Amino acid sequence: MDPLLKEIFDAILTGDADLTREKVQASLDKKLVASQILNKGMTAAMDEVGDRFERGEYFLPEMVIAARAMQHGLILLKPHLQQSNIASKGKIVIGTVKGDLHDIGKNLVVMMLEGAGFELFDLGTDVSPDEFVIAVQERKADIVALSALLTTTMPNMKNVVNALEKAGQRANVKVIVGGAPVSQSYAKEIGAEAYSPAASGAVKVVKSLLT
Ligand code: B1M
Repeated sequence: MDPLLKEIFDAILTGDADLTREKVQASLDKKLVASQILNKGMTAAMDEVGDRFERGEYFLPEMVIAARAMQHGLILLKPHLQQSNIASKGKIVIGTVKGDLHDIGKNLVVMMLEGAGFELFDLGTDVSPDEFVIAVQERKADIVALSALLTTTMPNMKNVVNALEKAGQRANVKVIVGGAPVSQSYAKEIGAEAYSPAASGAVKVVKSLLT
C-alpha cells in the first residue's frame, strides 16, 4: 500500500482535517486512483473509528472530528470520483431516514449518481416518511433512495415504503436502499426494488432499475 494512504488513514483517525486535505491532495498529485484513496485511506479509517468507538476507546467527539476530516478530504476527491458518463434520464429523491444523522455514505451516493448524469434531490438526514412522499410527488421522482446507518433506524425504510403505498405513489417510484446494516435480504423483506452495498455500485443498480 502506498504510504500516503496510511497517512490519510492516520490523519482521519486523529480528526486532523488540514492534514487530511494535504495528504489527499498529495495522493491526487501522485496520481493515485481516487477509489483507492477513498476505500483504503478514508473509508478504512472511518471503519477503524467505528471499531474504536465499539471498544470504548473513542467517544462521540472523536467520531465527529473524524467525520469532519473525512468530509474535507471528500471535497477534494469529488471531481475525481464522478464519472463523466453520458447524461442518463432520471430523477432521484435521496435522504437518510428519520432518526439517523449519518450522511457521509449518502453524500457519496449523491456524488456518484450526479456524476453519472442523474438529477438528485437530496433531502439530507433525519427525513420522515412524509417528507419523502411529498418530495416524490413534487419532483415526480423515478427513484427514491434511502440510506440508514443504524439498526434502530432501518425500520424507517419500511415506513417510507408504507407511506408511499398509503399515498398511492408506490407504483410510480422504485425504491433503492443502502447503508452498512442494510442487506439484500432486508431490501427484499421490506419490498424495495433494489439494494446496493456501496456508493459506487449504486449507479449500476439505478441504471438497471430505469431500463
Ligand atoms: Co455513528 N455509528 N453514531 N456517528 N458512526 C456507526 C454507524 C456505528 C456502526 C459505530 C459503531 O458502533 N461501530 C454505530 C451503529 C451501530 C448500529 O446501529 N449497528 C453508530 C452509533 C451507535 C452512533 C450513535 C448512536 C452514537 C451515540 O450517540 N451514542 C450516534 C447516532 C446519531 C444519529 O444518527 N441519530 C452516532 C453519531 C455519529 C456521528 C454524528 C458522530 C458521526 C456521523 C457524522 C456524519 O455522517 N456526518 C458518526 C460516524 C462518523 C460513524 C462511523 C464511525 C462512520 C460512518 C461513516 O461515515 N462511514 C460509523 C462506523 C462505521 O461505519 N464503520 C458509525 C464512512 C462511509 C463512507 O460509509 O456510511 O457505511 P457508510 O456508506 C457506505 C455504504 O454503507 C454505502 O455507500 C457508502 C460508500 O460506499 N451506502 C449506500 C450508504 N448509504 C447508501 C445508500 C444507497 C447505497 C449505498 O442507496 C440508497
